[in-house]
Amino acid sequence: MTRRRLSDRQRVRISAIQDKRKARFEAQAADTATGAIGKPLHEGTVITRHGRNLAVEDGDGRLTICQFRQNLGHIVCGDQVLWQPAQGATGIVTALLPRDSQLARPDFSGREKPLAANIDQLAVLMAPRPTPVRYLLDQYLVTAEIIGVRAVIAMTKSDTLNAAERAELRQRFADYERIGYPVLEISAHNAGGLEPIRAALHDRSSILVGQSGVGKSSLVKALLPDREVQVGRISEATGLGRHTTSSATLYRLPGGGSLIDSPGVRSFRLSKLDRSGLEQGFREFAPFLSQCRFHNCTHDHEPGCAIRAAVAARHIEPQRLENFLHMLRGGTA
Ligand SMILES: Nc1nc2c(ncn2[C@@H]2O[C@H](COP(=O)(O)OP(=O)(O)OP(=O)(O)O)[C@@H](O)[C@H]2O)c(=O)[nH]1
Ligand SMILES: [Mg+2]
Ligand SMILES: [Zn+2]
Repeated sequence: MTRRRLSDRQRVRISAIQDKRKARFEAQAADTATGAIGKPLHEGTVITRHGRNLAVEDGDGRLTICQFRQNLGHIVCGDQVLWQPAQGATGIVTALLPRDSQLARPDFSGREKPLAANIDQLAVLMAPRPTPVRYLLDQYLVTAEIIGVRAVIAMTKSDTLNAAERAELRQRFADYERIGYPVLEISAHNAGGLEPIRAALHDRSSILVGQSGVGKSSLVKALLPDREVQVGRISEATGLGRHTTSSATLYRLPGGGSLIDSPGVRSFRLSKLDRSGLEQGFREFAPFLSQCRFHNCTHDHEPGCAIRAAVAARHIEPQRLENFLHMLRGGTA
């Protein structure tokens, strides 16, 4: 029998399983401390959060409103948790399970604040209006590269454009396709307008991001025949009205996979990254990085810079380098 070496992925999974066991053990120890011994522990997914309340979904799709202990940290949409039944039909979350991934941004004091957890894809939505901002798109793409999730770009509201306008928009973002990001044209308002994105979302845990008004919630609504049912269940469980757009909310896709609708943003502040960290966020830079004359080249003014040479040769889009330099200086928008 041949010995197979563990892949990095397998190693991560094994360590996650060990962390999970540890969390379960600690949760049980905490029970003993609070006298809640004997109450069964359930595992669940956080569907949404309203202040101190979490809507937690069981394996069988049942929702329970749970409170959580402050010391568990900042629990967000998509988190896997352990919880126990409490008074009435509510529950109490006793452990936060380790995350595979998290989307975070720094708060005003510079601390990382998670927005969503356990996603494996960022779907960046852009519309003809509000005017697409390439810088914001690049910030999202850098984030996806850094946290190690797939990214897809969806140009929404294609039904509002004539052929010439569509071609113009496509042309403006064609360089992203060249560097390997799928660019999909979609519409929530016409038949067949969703087909390009269905396959991209199938069986994945995606989060929809983008400026306010690009059509994130409309896409969720169009993709989910039972969205009203899902929204109804959440508002019934939380007792908090039917407008969930103010906080990230996870929905189940009918064919498999999940979709997180998140509130729109005007700008997305990146976590502080050093130069080499930021370089990893620009995937088309990779073949050139080791070829700069100076190993600590900032790709700004140095002689013998391979990145600038690649820009001159049109292997790298000038605006991508511009945005890289702006991010390096800590620019937010
Ligand atoms: N014509 C057209 N209009 C759309 C489409 N998708 C969304 N809209 C419209 O765009 C507006 C904003 O859509 P929303 O889905 O609320 O946008 P959002 O991204 O969820 O916005 P926030 O929740 O504020 O971040 C609404 O008036 C929608 O009807 C589309 O495919 N075609
Ligand atoms: Mg919305
Ligand atoms: Zn350089």
